Amino acid sequence: MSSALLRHPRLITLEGGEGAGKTTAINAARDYLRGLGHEVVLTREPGGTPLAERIRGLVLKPDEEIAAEPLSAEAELLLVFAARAQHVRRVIQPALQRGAFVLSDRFTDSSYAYQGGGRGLDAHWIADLERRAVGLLPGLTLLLDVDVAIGRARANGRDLWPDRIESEQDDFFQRVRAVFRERATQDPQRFAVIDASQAQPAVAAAVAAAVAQRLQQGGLA
Ligand code: Z5A
Repeated sequence: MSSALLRHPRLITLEGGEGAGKTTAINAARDYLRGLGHEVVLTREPGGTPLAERIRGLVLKPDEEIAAEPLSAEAELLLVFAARAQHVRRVIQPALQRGAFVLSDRFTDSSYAYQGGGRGLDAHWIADLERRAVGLLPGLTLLLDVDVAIGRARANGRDLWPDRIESEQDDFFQRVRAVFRERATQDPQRFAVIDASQAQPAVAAAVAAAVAQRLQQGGLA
């Protein structure tokens, strides 16, 4: 793949911290687009293909055999990009080529936020991987922005065992949030920031409205 970044109007990504409510949001965007008669492919990162889902397991829920071996930040970054390279080629590009909308629960912005902001890795390295291994920019990124404490309280309320990244401290998630917000400020054409502290129906309505507005502007054609 060349090292250029191509913005694809039908690739829509959802981003945000833990407990931001991406599930509600992705369903709202899916229902809105399907209601207009579009084919919509729902997918997620890390993951989206059998191999990429296996990588997700290594990064988030390592089994007993490897859990004792600390995963370096660099290896974590390369693993999420290995999963993404596979996901783009096996799922995202074929769907876009046949004219479908692709809704991805997380994409490259998460690497800037978690591995860049959270782990402190160099954003230039991430940008280089993005150009060489991904080559695609979303036409619309819905950033579900919520106070870290609120998001974490929601996530903890689910009664699930926290994964490797969820076990990080609040300052890690504050850095993650800061990078997401900074990226949204730098690229207002691509990002729509949704106030995710609202109740779920209000978040769903704001998501559908953001997608509708982008469609009306011709930004997703
Ligand atoms: N990661 C990475 O490090 N680098 C990368 O490049 C990529 C990912 C792509 C997995 O992502 C992890 O991978 C993630 C970043 C890392 N780690 N963390 N943290 P994930 O998206 O699968 O995991 P997550 O962010 O932890 O998901 P989450 O906590 O499930 O967040 P969510 O999907 O936004 O939340 P939700 O499931 O929709 O809602 C969570 C709970 O809150 C649930 O009980 C809801 O009923 C409740 N909720 C949701 N919205 C509301 C509102 N508005 N009011 C009240 N309650 C609500």
